[in-house]
Amino acid sequence: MATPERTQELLKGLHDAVVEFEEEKTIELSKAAVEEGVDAYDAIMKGLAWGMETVGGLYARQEYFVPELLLCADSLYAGLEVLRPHLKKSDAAKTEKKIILGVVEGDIHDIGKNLVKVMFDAAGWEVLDLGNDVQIDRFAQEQQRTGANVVGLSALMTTSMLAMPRIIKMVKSQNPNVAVMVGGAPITREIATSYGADGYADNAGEAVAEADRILKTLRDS
Ligand code: B1M
Repeated sequence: MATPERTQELLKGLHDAVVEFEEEKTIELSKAAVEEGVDAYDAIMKGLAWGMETVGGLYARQEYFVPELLLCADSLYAGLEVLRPHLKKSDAAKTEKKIILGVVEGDIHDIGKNLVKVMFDAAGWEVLDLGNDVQIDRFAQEQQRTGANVVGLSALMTTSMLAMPRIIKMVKSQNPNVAVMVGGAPITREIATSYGADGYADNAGEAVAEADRILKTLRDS
């Protein structure tokens, strides 16, 4: 079992390996984290995802450009492959909880959505992933086809997020008993509420708890 110091060292190592797009090192450190008993959830959120946050800052300051971003994302995914099977699995019956996830039309940023997906998978939800740049009317169509009880929308741009209220309206007018939650860097709880969403989460870790909360509210109402 890794000591707290060693755990911090591994998390920082994962962060740095993503930032420096060292794919092999990310894999190596992810394996070390698993072998040394570091919680896979922490390794993903406090290591890999933290690294990608730093990368966002480097891009904003024009120290990194698109090619670097893509290489950093490759490193993150390489680590995720190693860590994902080690997330603590919930025994929740899959059929009871079904979520449709997708990045809205015009937006191809899907790293955050993919992390959200991993967390729902691990929590025992059945996840229907529509991918990125998803046409506005597909969310309502897929909800009707699958009977999912939650629809989750992700957007990373101030332009693409404007599609969210229309999607929420479509889903809700078709079936008022479906909960819709939103997330993504430019979204806040206030924006989510103004869009008519039932829920919002700031990060992948909080997304599952928020979906459970809104599902319960829906069932109790
Ligand atoms: Co672009 N990009 N990008 N980009 N990119 C941003 C978003 C930007 C803010 C960068 C900047 O200018 N500072 C900016 C948007 C500006 C705006 O808002 N208008 C931007 C731009 C402009 C663009 C292009 C237009 C650039 C160009 O071509 N000139 C282009 C757009 C393409 C398009 O979508 N049509 C573009 C392209 C790309 C890449 C392809 C190179 C790459 C994406 C690769 C991929 O995703 N497959 C990329 C990246 C990597 C970024 C930044 C640097 C990082 C995004 C990321 O992966 N973050 C980003 C800057 C930033 O966000 N600071 C930027 C890490 C990830 C783990 O966090 O996605 O926030 P995040 O997800 C979190 C939470 O938000 C939350 O949980 C996640 C995990 O904790 N969450 C949810 C997300 N969805 C959720 C859903 C939920 C709940 C929680 O419930 C359903």
